[in-house]
Amino acid sequence: MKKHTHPLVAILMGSTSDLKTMQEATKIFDELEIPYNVQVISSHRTPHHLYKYASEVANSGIEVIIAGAGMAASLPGMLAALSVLPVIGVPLSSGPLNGLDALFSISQMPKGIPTATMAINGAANAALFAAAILALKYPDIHESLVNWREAQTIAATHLNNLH
Ligand code: RP5
Repeated sequence: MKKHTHPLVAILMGSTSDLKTMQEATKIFDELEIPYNVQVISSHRTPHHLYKYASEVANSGIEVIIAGAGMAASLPGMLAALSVLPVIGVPLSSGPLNGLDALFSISQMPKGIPTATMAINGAANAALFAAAILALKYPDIHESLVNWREAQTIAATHLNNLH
C-alpha cells in the first residue's frame, strides 16, 4: 500500500543535461519510497516560468525542494528567494570550471535567504538530507532512513572485513 499519495519533494534542475547526475537523487527516493517529481526549469532562460513555479510550489503539497544547477547556478538561490520551503542546492560539474563556479554561487547566498549546499554532484546526499527533513514529520520516512543507514553500515563493515 502506498504510504504517501502525492509528491513530497520537487527535484529541479537547470537543464536536461543535468538529468543524469540528478538521477542519483531519484534512486535514493525510490529506495526510501518517498514520492517526488522532476522538472527542468532554467532560471536564466525561462525566468517567468521559474517565478510562476516558485510562487505556487508551497501550496502544491511539496515540502522540500532539491535544485541542481551548474555554472552560474542561480536556480537554487532563486527558489529559496521566492518561497520559504527548504531548498537544497546541488552544484553540478557542467562547464569548464567543473562545478567550482556553481559551488561558490549556491553556497554564497546573502543573509536572509538560506540555501543548503551539497558537495559538487552531491545529488544522493541531497536526497538523504531531504529525507532527514521529512523524517521529522513522517514516522515511515524516519524508519526508511534509519534502515537505509543501517544497511549502509553493514555494507561498509563487510567491505572492511575483506582487508
Ligand atoms: C546551467 O547551465 C544548467 O544547470 C547546466 O548545468 C548548465 C549547462 O546547461 P546547458 O547549456 O547544457 O543547457 O544553467
